[in-house]
Amino acid sequence: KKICVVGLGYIGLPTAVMFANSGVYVHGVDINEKAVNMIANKQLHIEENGLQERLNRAIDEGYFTVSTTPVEAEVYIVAVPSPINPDNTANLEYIRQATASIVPYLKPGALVILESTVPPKTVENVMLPELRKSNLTLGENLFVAHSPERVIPGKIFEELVNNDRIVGGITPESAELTKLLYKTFVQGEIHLTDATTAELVKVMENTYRDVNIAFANELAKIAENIGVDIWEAIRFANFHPRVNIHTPGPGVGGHCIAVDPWFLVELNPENSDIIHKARLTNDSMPQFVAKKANSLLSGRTAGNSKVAILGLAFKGDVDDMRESPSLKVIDALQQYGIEVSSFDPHIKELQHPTQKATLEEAIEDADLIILTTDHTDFKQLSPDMLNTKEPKPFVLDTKNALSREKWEQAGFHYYKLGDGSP
Ligand code: SAJ
Repeated sequence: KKICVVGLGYIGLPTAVMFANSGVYVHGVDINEKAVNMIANKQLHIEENGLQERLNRAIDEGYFTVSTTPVEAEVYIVAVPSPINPDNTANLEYIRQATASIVPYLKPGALVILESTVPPKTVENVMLPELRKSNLTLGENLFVAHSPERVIPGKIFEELVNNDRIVGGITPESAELTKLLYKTFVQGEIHLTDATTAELVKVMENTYRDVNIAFANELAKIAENIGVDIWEAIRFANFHPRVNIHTPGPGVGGHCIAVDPWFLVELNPENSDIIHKARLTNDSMPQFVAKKANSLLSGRTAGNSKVAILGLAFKGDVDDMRESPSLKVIDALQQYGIEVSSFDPHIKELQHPTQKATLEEAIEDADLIILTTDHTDFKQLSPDMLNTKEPKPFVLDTKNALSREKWEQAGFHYYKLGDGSP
């Protein structure tokens, strides 16, 4: 059996390599020639724990090849982006194009699986019309299913194996065939349903998280107003057996949680009040952080102030800046006329105008240090070793990631988002 994986990004590449490591021949396809060349030479264009070793093994053992165009295979897995347009509507062009690109290669009995997260009905309305252009008959000798990925960046290989999967087929046989395939490495349960239900389930999961985070962010704003530390308050509330409030922060980033709720809003705006409001609440957080930073600074510097941002990635210990709240915090600070420098140990090449190559450079004349991403490297910093201005800069921790005690002992004024200061 041979699988052709279309799209070699954060989901496609780990999935391809996982199958290859399980002894299945895999051919990976990406329209990004640079990425394809890198992968062919065992170089990574994305960061993920365990990926390098697995890629090396997949290539060395002869189970993994790559190119910019599809090849004939029994199974096609589509894992291309499904972003939103600037007006928050879904952009399904990559899905449509990827589907169209495999049509010339389809043979009787082929199975086509969509892994990308999509608005409900995308399989039906976007993929099936393309697949009908083949000589095959849907459900008879061409099988199609949605098997949405549910893995969390940073722990992809662990979750690929252990998480349950939801598989929705356009026919029961499509779902069964897909289950059989993923059984190759999945140890979690594989639950079968129809394609549209699977699409909705996946979008619901990420929307649940977005709404819960928005709730936490709203509470942080309230706590700030009444001088209560929200982190402490949430910790106490979560001792209740039926309460699980998520954590506040500078906003919600990444290509999933900040995007998928819009699919539901677009699909049915009249019934998506909470979902829509939650999105807006989370999107308001960078501005909220900048406002707090500005008021902290106004008590400290008269004229030009400088802020150092710790973390450009959208969350801790990943190298991904997509939809990152840090970038929006930087924009909002610059709107206040504040000078910003930034540092991120996981973003290797300089990709942002404010970015410095070292932490030392980023913080050297800062009046305020804002932690926006909870990288382990930042949690482990020794504040007494840092070379900063005197008097020492203020610290604003938006993720409750740093130890107040350690930073105060080193002479810093330590503040948290939602701690009721100043
Ligand atoms: N965040 C908060 N507070 C929280 C949790 C997260 O502010 O309590 C922020 C993070 O800092 C980050 C953003 O939300 O900016 C998203 O991070 P995340 O870790 O919640 O999620 P992702 O985007 O890395 O992965 C999610 C996961 N979905 C769920 O947990 C329901 C993952 O399982 C999905 O596979 C993935 O989306 C996806 O690809 O859809």
